[in-house]
Order: sequence, then C-alpha cells, then structure tokens
Amino acid sequence: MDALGASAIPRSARPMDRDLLERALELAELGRPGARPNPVVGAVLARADGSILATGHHVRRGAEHAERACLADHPGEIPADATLYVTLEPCSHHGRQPPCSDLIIARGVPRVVFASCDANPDTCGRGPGQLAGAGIVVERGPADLERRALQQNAGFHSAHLRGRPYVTAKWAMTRNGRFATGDPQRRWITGDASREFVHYLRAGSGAIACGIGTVLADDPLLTVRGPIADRMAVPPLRVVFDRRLELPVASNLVRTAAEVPVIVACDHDAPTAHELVLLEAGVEVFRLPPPEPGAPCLLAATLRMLADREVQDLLLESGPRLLAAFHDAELIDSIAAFVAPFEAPATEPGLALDHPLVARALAVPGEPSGEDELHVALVHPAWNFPGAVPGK
Ligand code: AOF
Ligand code: ZN
Repeated sequence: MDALGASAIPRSARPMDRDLLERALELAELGRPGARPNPVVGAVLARADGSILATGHHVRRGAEHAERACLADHPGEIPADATLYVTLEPCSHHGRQPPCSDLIIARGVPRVVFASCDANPDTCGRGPGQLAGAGIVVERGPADLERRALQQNAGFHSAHLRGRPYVTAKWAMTRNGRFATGDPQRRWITGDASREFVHYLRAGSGAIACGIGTVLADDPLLTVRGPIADRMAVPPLRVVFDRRLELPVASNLVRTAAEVPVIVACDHDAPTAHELVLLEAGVEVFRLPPPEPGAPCLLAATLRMLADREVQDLLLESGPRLLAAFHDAELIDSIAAFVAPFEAPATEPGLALDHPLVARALAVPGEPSGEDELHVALVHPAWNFPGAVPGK
C-alpha cells in the first residue's frame, strides 16, 4: 500500500501510543462476527497522560465506523492534548456511512494515530491526507502493530489486494495425524472447548468449505451455532468442492439450503442430471468454465467467484485430500490445527506427520484448547500481500 503514500507519514515514537493502539486493536475484535465484509476497526480517544476519554468499534456493516462511535462516546469538547487512535486509517469517502475524516476535522481532534492503511481503493490514503491538510497531526503506530492490524483484517486486505478470500485451513487430528478416531463409540476427535472455538472461527468467516468426501463421511451442517451466532449479521455461505456433483439431496447441507445458502463447485464436465435436482433443492451450482491455457483450477476459480460475492475469509474444514490439494495449489494462508491427546489406528484417513502442511502446523508451539492443543500458523501473513507493506 505504498501507493497510499503511507511511508511519508511518520511513525509515532511515544510509548503511550503503543498501549492505546493495542487497546484499539482489542476493541476492534469485538466486531469480528458482525462487521464482515467490512473490516473490524477499533478506536480510542485519550489524553496525553494516557487517560481514556472514549472508545468505539465498528459493530456491523452499515453501522457507524469506529471513529464515529468513539467520538459519539465523548460528546463534549475535545482537549488540546487528545489523540484519536484508530486501527485502520480514517476513511474519506461516502459509502454506507459519511466520511470519518470530515467528522474528525469538525470535532477539532488535534492528533490522529492509526495502525494500518486501508486497501479499499475508494478511500486509501485520502483520509490521512485530508486530515494533515486540515492541520491535524497524523502519525502511524509502531511497525509490529501495523502488522497486527493488517493481519486482523487479513480477509478484507486479501480481497482488495489479491482478489481472493484469505483461506484458513482448520482441521482436527489425533497425535499421529489421523482425521478420524477409528472408534465407533467416539465420534469427535477434539473436546468441547475446541469444538466451541470452531464456531467462533466460523462466525468470522464469509464462507465455510469442505469437500464431498467430508459430506459423505460426516454429513456436516457447517453452520454457526452457540452464543456467537446471535452476534453475527450474516451467516457464512457453505461451499462444497464436489468435482463430479455427487452431493446427496438427503444431506444435511441440502436439506437446510433454504435457510443458509449452499454452493457446490464442480468441474466443467460434471454430469448435468444431478444439477437440476440440486438446483430444485435450492443449491447453487458453480460449474468451472471449460479449460483454457492459463485458466485457474477449480479451487482458485471458486475463490475468485467467492471474492466477487464479498467473501473475504474462507474457513476450510475439509478432510486430508482437499486439504492437500489446497496446499499443493498454494492457496492456504493460515492454519488452525487442533491436535487431540491420543492416537488412532494408522489405517484411518489422515496426513503424514511430515506432510509439509502438518509439519508447518506442528512447528508452532500449541496452545491449550481444553484437553487438546491448538497450533496456529501463518503461511501467508497479510503484511506480505503485494502492496501491503509501506516499507519504513
Ligand atoms: C468500516 N468501519 O470503522 C471504518 C471503515 O460502506 P461504509 O461507509 O461503511 O464504508 C466502508 C469502508 O470504510 C471500508 O471498506 C473501509 O475502507 C472504510 N473504513 N469501515 O466498516 C470502520 N473505519
Ligand atoms: Zn470511516
């Protein structure tokens, strides 16, 4: 995003700014289930001694931006030593909301510190320029918080800068890399805490995907359930990679297609007979165009189609085959691998512990997740996207 001229904006050197921007980053997270496909954004208004006057965050798409929410939280005069901390540069465009830059100027905010630039071409770079032009001191936060802020909106930046959603591969495996327990009495690999956390991951995603193999083996619903569901504005789309169009009409996904949309992605020459049945059942079919030299594969083409529908984050909850295919196509951006504390028979499906994807996950120390361990690894961090790094 150097095109924004961000490297011309100085970085703040005050230690206090770090703490307050970190607070704003935490506030932004509160918008996770509601804001998409808008970014999550947090804001803090504080005095030079660090005392916080007001806070705000972007709750859901169409609602007021974090800056506006924060300034509404402090209706009185803004002191001369105040700074407005924002996790994303203030916007200057007329969208669903009026420009934050106009409000910041009108309210007499003397100083603004923001953590990351905005990849949205409608506004990028212009807000800070307008503020500086109005005599407001505009600074960027420390480089590590810029990276955190970019990663916090990885999907938003990915859609704008790469034209595809950010893909998080989530899987659960036993200690020996098996994706099934092999024990008919034991349905789940992971415990309650891990399975609950998956609903949080789902709620923050524009779509959840699996392969036909998972549908035939587990008949999943791929919906968001539990308390987090109430904070979600729009349920994630459900996507099935099903090259030959074998999705059963009696599956849980198809049965609930009227409530939460289901898209099936298939090859250009998948049998058409079943397509009509699926369409009648309310399922959408995305058929890959006939192959041409240089055309994207089914996985990449589906990601592009999803980005066109404003899906910015895809949670891939597939079995080992589709997971390996995504890995081979270099389409996995981050990993959330849950490892349960037991082994399953080696005959169960899974990935070898030295498969590069598994090795990548296990190279990161696990954090406790109930009785399991969660390994989170960034394969393509948002700050490495083309155009995302302002440099200095
Ligand atoms: C947000 N929340 O707190 C900030 C945003 O359609 P609009 O008017 O809501 O504009 C959305 C754009 O505004 C968004 O893509 C981003 O570029 C910018 N800033 N957006 O949703 C916020 N500060
Ligand atoms: Zn704004």
